[in-house]
Amino acid sequence: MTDTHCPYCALQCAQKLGGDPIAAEPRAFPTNVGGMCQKGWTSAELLRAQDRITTPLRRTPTGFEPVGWDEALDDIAARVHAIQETDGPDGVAVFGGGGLTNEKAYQLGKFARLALRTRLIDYNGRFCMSSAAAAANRTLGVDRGLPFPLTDLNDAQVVMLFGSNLADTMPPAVQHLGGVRERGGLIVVDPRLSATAKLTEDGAGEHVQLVPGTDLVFLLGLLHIVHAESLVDADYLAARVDGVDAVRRSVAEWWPERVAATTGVAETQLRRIARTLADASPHRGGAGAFLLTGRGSEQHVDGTDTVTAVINLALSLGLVGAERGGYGAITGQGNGQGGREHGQKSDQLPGYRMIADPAAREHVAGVWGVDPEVIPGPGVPAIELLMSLGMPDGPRALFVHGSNVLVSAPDADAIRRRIESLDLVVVCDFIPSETAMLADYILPVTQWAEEEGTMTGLEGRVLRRRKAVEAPSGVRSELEIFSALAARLDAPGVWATEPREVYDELRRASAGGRADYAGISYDRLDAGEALYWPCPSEDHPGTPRLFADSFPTPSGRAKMIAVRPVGPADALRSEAPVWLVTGRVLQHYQSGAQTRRVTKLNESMPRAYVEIHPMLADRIGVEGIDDIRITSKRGSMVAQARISPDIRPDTVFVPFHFADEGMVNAVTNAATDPVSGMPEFKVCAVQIRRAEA
Ligand SMILES: Nc1nc2c(c(=O)[nH]1)N[C@H]1C(S)=C(S)[C@@H](COP(=O)(O)OP(=O)(O)OC[C@H]3O[C@@H](n4cnc5c(=O)[nH]c(N)nc54)[C@H](O)[C@@H]3O)O[C@H]1N2
Ligand SMILES: Nc1nc2c(c(=O)[nH]1)N[C@H]1C(S)=C(S)[C@@H](COP(=O)(O)OP(=O)(O)OC[C@H]3O[C@@H](n4cnc5c(=O)[nH]c(N)nc54)[C@H](O)[C@@H]3O)O[C@H]1N2
Ligand code: SF4
Ligand SMILES: [Mo]
Repeated sequence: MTDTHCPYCALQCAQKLGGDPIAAEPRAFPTNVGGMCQKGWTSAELLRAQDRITTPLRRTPTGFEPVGWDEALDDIAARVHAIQETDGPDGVAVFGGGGLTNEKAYQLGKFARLALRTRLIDYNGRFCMSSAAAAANRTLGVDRGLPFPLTDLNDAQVVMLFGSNLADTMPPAVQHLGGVRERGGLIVVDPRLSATAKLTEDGAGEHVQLVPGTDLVFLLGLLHIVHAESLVDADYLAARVDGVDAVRRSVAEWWPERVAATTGVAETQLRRIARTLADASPHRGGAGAFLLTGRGSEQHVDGTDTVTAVINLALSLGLVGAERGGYGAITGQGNGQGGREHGQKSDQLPGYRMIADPAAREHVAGVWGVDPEVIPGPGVPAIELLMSLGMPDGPRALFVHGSNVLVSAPDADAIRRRIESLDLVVVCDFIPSETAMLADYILPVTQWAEEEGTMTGLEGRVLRRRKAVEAPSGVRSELEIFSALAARLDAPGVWATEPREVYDELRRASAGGRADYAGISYDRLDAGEALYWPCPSEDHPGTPRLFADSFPTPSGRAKMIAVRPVGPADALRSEAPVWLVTGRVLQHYQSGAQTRRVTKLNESMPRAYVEIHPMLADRIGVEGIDDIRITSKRGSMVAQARISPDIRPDTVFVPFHFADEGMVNAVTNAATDPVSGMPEFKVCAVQIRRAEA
């Protein structure tokens, strides 16, 4: 049996993998406390996927044909070369993924900048973590999803979840809410009585069932009350925080009656929660409160400002850096944290350095053995990049590594048309995802248990992913593909193919950066050390908790920023009178490319559904398991009704894990947050009706 971690989400449950046929079972580890969800238990089936690709495939007018590796790589390099001859380096773009190991994410960023020489690289983390990241960076000076170990939640008096459905999206993590539920302190903000909101029942806490897209107004209401009623930690604010007066003034106009009218949250509940939070705060003798955001509050056009308001609230109560308490974003993808630190993001270089910063460029250029001038400048965020594909001044070629963007990007039909208009699409994957099926070349890669690497879990702790099985013959690791293409493209620098060598280079590139991995070696990880970044040297113990004494800002102080709600980009109107919110179910992961291929998961949920309130179902004449058609300005989809009193009567919910007619992203809005570039997946205005049989 090999000790490794689950291939899916950021909880990175520890598992043992082995046997014949190969199977996974959980092992003891702090984040999963010996548990795994259904996806983890069935994960080994992916290694035996029936339609696993084991040879490069080239598109022909009649379908895909197998080709040899050398022929495929030679032709790809020649076509890149031809496109760049006429269009320049930015004729080629790259789209990465937060599921890639640190080694692959790092090498992909380097490959884009040095081998393709393009500035146009971005990744699916833009859909996932970018608003929380932007808010934490601008207020606290650093973005580490949870700046404390998950186990800290156990002892708190209050844990408040803004749009996180942890019970479905990271089920073993619910164990860390045991203590707070016993104390009646779990507060869940969600337009649905989600599985997580149900954990507040029987005196364990409370559910705030607000109108979708109104979290920011709700937060301004809480801030109004804590400031108006002098519940803030004045000593902490004076000692550690700038910008307090501007925030205090800005929340004065958000009095409870006004907030209640917009959010649908009763004034009494608003006041009660403000006081519960204040009473849990250390300055009032409380046992601590954690305010955590998930995608429900972040995936909005004002997501960065919403998270900023959560941080303003946590700072107002003196929670950030307290022994028990703080703000955190619950990172989503397996390597969502590491994936956003090492250079897949359009404006970043490894170690969370900024690509426009001359000192950062010089440091990384030194590690790469190139002149800083060679490194291109910042590119553009994911949606702007995807929407520019094939346009008159846009790129004509795209490389995709670790995303099924055709199913997971908003306004998916528009993005399909952009991808179809390209001259060259290269997709690296191990199965024929919907996106791979659009490619000119599919390059088959090794997956999780077939390769070594590291992942950085939701707490900023670096983990070893270990090889447990041999890959089928014919597939290659992405590190080998980068190296082979770099040689054909005459790229400067060294292109190691061993994960350990690439990782050691990453450590040097990250040294001195915000996310400093210099001291985190494979040897220390293999010896079982729990190492959280920053960890600047091999004798440094790592940093499980940030902010105890100061903030990594130029002044050492946190910065509150006054924010204003702008509301959803789509407005309700007579032809689109219902809110659509989207999200996840327990059985499926993301675009479903992987979990729709696992028998048990697919059998237990083969199709998309529409969660709809009985009153709304009645209004449109839907009964039982009728199909519902959902239509927006962008497009339309069909799924089966699931009538339930757990959702607001003005809102329907659809999971996004399905393709074809069940693909909800045909309907969602590609409007983005102006600060982070994150799209508004969580809310748009739709029309619903019974679908004709
Ligand atoms: N089973 C499963 N687990 C996963 C994943 C998966 O695909 N499947 N993906 C992983 C990844 S990448 C991520 S990012 C995480 C995401 O994990 P979560 O953030 O927990 O997941 P979501 O279901 O996207 O959204 C959470 C909740 O937000 C609510 N919501 C919708 N609109 C609003 C709103 O306006 N305000 C508020 N407050 N809530 C709202 C939804 O009803 C939903 O219950 O999960 C990770 N874990
Ligand atoms: N409507 C709606 N849409 C959403 C969201 C939502 O809440 N609502 N959430 C958004 C969020 S938070 C996220 S994170 C995105 C995720 O959505 P996607 O970016 O589509 O993520 P996955 O479905 O995980 O796609 C990963 C693909 O990469 C492949 N893969 C896995 N590992 C590797 C590897 O190591 N190398 C390579 N080359 N390929 C690999 C898998 O087989 C799969 O085809 O979806 C976003 N889309
Ligand atoms: S919670 Fe996440 S990491 Fe754990 S078993 Fe499930 S999918 Fe895997
Ligand atoms: Mo995500």
